[in-house]
Amino acid sequence: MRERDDDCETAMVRSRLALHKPRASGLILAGTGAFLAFGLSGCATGPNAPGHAEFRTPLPIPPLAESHLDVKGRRVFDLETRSGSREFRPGVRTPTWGINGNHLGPTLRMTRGDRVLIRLRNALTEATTMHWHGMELPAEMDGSPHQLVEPGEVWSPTWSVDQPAATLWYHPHPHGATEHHLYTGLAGFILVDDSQAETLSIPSTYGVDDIPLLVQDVAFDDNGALVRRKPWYNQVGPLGRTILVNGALTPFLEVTRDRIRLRLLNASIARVYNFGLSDDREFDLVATDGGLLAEPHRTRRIQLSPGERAEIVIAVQPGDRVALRSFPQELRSDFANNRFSGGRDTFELMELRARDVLEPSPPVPNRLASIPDPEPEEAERTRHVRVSSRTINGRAMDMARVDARIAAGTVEIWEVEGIAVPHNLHIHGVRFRVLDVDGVAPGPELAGWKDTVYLDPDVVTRLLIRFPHHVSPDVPYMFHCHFLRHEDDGAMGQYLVVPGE
Ligand SMILES: [Cu+2]
Repeated sequence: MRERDDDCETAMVRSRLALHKPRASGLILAGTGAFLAFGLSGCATGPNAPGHAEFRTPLPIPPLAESHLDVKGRRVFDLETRSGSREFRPGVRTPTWGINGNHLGPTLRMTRGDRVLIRLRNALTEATTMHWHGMELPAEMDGSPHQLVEPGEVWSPTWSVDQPAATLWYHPHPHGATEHHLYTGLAGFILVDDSQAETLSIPSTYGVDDIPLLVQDVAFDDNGALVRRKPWYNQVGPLGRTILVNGALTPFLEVTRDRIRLRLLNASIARVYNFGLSDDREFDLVATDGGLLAEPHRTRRIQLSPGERAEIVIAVQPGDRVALRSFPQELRSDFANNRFSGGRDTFELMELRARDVLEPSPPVPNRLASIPDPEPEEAERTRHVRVSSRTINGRAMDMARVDARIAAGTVEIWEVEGIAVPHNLHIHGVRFRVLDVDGVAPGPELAGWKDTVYLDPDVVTRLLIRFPHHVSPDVPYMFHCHFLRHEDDGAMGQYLVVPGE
């Protein structure tokens, strides 16, 4: 069952066709002569290739992390980062890292209004951090590169949960090594509940009809170790041809109810997924990064770049067997960049297997949440943010440099442009709205709360952002590309929340 992650590109390079595309592209195509393949409509290699996937493993559901209330009424979670190993493929042990286990971590479940305390012990032999992606909290609790936890140390951030129900996640953020730490297995879900969302008739029984799916692509060397390979013509970061869902290769899920909610998390370091179902059935998109949409959006596809989340509800018939698939993507990059960024790949991720008799569940309601219309006139200033593969606004990340000082609670418009190749932008500490992309109002998939957004190359995506109320005069929040090679190489900046007038 050996596979290589670069079969496609190797095949493509063999087909050698010079490309002369005089675009200001990150690819150094002109002059060196680039290689391009026609006729490869998605790569049909690897264990997740359509027609190859066998769906033999039951889908692992991440356990809910245990918690208790301390004397101050805080919900306390104990987490430990440690090294271990995992048998992804029969008979092959792969060294991994995990949280409270060998690989990946438990799901932290918390409710709006909770005060939480997390005691994170680092049992690894190198320093790491833990970032609560999408959580609105004080900068010193955020798990950024400034909150490094040395081996053997315990870090104990605490905050009050005050944001709508949403699918968030956690992962390390050490400067220059985020890709390595996430890829080796440090990641898990955070589910935020609120009293309003709890009254909605959408599937919500964890592990039964409410299923978290953490999706990552990996590659192995001949000894079964995880490797990251990035050929020079790939501008996004290492891509693997083996897709893991909750750490399992092509799992299946036995479906017992006639509607199922999937919480999709792209926890890959560089790959974008365009999720859909193998029979092309429609589903309801009900939530994006920061929470529920105002109303469900009926669609066949939802594309997520690294760090983004979406919740979908799928109607299932008795006896159904349908695969969750990643279809060719719309990266809106030039042909070569699209190809070498995995944009034409198709993968089977997992299979839904419905029982012959299904318990009924109510239809998805027409209204989900109240989301105010964005009011751009609230913005006190507009900032331009140009994201390249190693810089933001021409400057590489410097832990000692603050890139923006923003008064607590103020609203700004950020005009964000990703240069030449696929990028995205994640802003810590906030939920934001997408005003427009290249001047056009966003579709329903970008109309709700977001904290990470894909950037169509070389066009302006305008964001409306209300910044945190919590003032931390010395500790900045990060904003960065979540294609992690770019982040590690310097495509990250820092903003400081300062007192208002
Ligand atoms: Cu980037």
